[in-house]
Amino acid sequence: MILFDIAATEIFSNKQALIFDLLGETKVNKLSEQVEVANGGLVERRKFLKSGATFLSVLAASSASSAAQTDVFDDHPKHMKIPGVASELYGEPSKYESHVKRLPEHVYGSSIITAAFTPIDQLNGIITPAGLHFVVHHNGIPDIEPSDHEFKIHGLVHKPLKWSVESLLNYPMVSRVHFLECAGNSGPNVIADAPMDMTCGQIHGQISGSLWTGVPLKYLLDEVGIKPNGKWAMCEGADSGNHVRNIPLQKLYDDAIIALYQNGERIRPDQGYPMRLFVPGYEGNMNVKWLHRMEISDIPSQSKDEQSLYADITADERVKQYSFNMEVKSVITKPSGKQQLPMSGFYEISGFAWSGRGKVQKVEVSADGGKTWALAHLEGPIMSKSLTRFTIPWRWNGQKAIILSRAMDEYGNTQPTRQEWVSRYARYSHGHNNSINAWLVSNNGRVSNFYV
Ligand SMILES: Nc1nc2c(c(=O)[nH]1)N[C@H]1C(S)=C(S)[C@@H](COP(=O)(O)O)O[C@H]1N2
Ligand SMILES: [Mo]
Repeated sequence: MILFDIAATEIFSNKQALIFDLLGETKVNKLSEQVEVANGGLVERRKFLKSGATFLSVLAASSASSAAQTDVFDDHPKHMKIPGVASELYGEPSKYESHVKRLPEHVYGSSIITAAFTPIDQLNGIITPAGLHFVVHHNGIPDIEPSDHEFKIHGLVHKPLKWSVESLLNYPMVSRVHFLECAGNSGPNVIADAPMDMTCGQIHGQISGSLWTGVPLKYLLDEVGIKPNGKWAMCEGADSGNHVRNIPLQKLYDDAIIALYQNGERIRPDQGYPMRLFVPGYEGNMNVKWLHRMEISDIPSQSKDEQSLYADITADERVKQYSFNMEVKSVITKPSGKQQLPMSGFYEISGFAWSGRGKVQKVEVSADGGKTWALAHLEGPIMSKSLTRFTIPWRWNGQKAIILSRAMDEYGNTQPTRQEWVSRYARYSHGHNNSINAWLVSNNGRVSNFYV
């Protein structure tokens, strides 16, 4: 096991940079010439791993020789000498992680809409813990006793029906990993003329990933029997925000579910307890929380929010009636806004990509402001309409660098540049911003939001 870093040995003194393996064996890393460092320091992951080079490690020994001589087996920390405490019956994260919290909204500044974002720069993988799932609710979180809640389908159906929560829990269910993204996610980066100095979560944290489990809607639609002219479903939540969205029936037949569980447990009040509509890949607001009613109709009912909040305005001041799908997008979560790189050397650039239309096909990363691009490694399994983690090793040479990511989905859809995106929409329209995101790494290692 080699535990040291190439660049650090080049730049810093041996004492600071050498890192030791557990046997105390020191090896001076001579591999730098063998690693092909191109594209502003980006290295293909496979070549990087084969080279034996490693990332900067916090284990960097401050006093190299004494560390090498310590017998690691005598070194028992105090918690190995006393019994530990009993487990909680419902566990919490470590108290040392208590700073990892949802981020209060910065964008809306309104008392009506409450939003809190996921600190995506503090997490890893593709699943968001339920307690950190972003939230948007227009009039608070209702307190719903499951025995008080019913779901009904009526309108253009042969047999209107209603279900209790308990009865739905007895239906066959499916489980799928999907992202959920608010249409307003990343809005700050198109609203603000100059990049705001915020963390990745504060700008892009209206996205989360979960394992959603529930009843496919097609079972229930088949039970009520849709009349031939039934084409749309007006879906209403049981909160006092009167949140209503009209959804084409075809989507509800395709892959929509009534979600009852999230990441294995019953969905939480913030996410729609006791049940929510989940329409994979569609904009967040169509995933009606606290779902209690669907009215089947021949035409959409033009609900209040659909006419104002959720309509994108194009550059020529026309209103796009619907933008159901969240388009292909990616964001680098590490390194990202307000983080600090301690020293030059190898880092893993990491982030996630997603597409509301299907699977992520590839992600490319640039470390030179978009002049050259290198293919990132995609961490499998790659699932449809799900977050997909990407990584790529990068040697930061201590100079100013601009890092970007761009994704392509399985249908060949790509992300526009920020300028392209902004030119398509009216100045105040900020929904569905899927443009390429960039971070500036200054020569002091400070990372900040940046427009290319
Ligand atoms: N009933 C109801 N459903 C709702 C909302 C709401 O206010 N009421 N907010 C919507 C919006 S704008 C979004 S982005 C998603 C957010 O889901 P989450 O809070 O589980 O992340 O829920 C949607 N469903
Ligand atoms: Mo939203």
